[in-house]
Amino acid sequence: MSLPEQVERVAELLAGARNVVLLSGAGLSTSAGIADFRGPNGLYRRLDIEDPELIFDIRAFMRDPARFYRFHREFLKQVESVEPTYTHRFFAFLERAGVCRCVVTQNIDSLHQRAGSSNVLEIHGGIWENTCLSCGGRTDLKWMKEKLVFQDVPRCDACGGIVKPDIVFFGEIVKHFEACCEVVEGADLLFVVGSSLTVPPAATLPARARGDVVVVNKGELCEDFLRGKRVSARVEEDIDRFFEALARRSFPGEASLV
Ligand code: CNA
Repeated sequence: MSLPEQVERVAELLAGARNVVLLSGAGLSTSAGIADFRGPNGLYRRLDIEDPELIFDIRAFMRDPARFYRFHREFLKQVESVEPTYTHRFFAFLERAGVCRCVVTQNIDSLHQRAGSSNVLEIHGGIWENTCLSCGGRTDLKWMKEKLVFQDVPRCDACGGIVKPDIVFFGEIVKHFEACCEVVEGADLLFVVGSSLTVPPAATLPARARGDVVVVNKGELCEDFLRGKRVSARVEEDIDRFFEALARRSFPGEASLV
């Protein structure tokens, strides 16, 4: 199918939808300048970065937290320096229009919230808060940034324990899973955007959808969790290019304001 045909197909689904949900992955933020894991310029293909599997592995973190913090210090600077993409803004617009009920994101870059989405479930947690692994003391993002200026590994002010941001690492339990299942099951249209669908249990969510499922992703996509699932449209296009075209088709007066 050509791009205009795909846009037409998805526009028809969107026109009939009252309860849209987005499941987003790292591919949605690549055009903002934040590398994904498995895309062509993803962290897994870069040689200048220490093994990304280990950076976000909880056992590796416990052995050597400095490895994670070398990455995290740069990640926080990068997140501050980039802007939400057209597609982040499009889904915030759909929320304001009363069409998008919820964004379930695997991302930890906070770009959905900065674009204006308020109903966001961060299934892999976020950078907003931190927990001391010894005493459970809680701190915020500002505290983390200040500590990272002087410390290789931020230590708890109260007990000196190692502090970890509330990002879900490989080997940890995801957040809000029941709520994520509920919104996905209740959606009449689920967009799955910029995810290779390789990381369960987030990757198992599309199979729970009872309504239409539209997958927008270019590049690596694991079909295992979609097996036996009817996908209403599968768009292998650049994400912003597709959603700009969809916005022009579905909301001609608003597309440039998104
Ligand atoms: P992933 O496995 O890296 O997959 C991303 C997918 O998006 C790949 O198939 C890419 O080919 C595709 N893609 C990238 N850019 C585009 C584009 N412009 N147009 C179309 N397709 C594109 O990422 P997932 O989210 O599936 O993996 C889950 C991990 C990655 C989660 O735990 C995230 O926390 C983690 N992650 C998040 C960020 C972030 O917050 N921005 C960055 C890197 C990794």
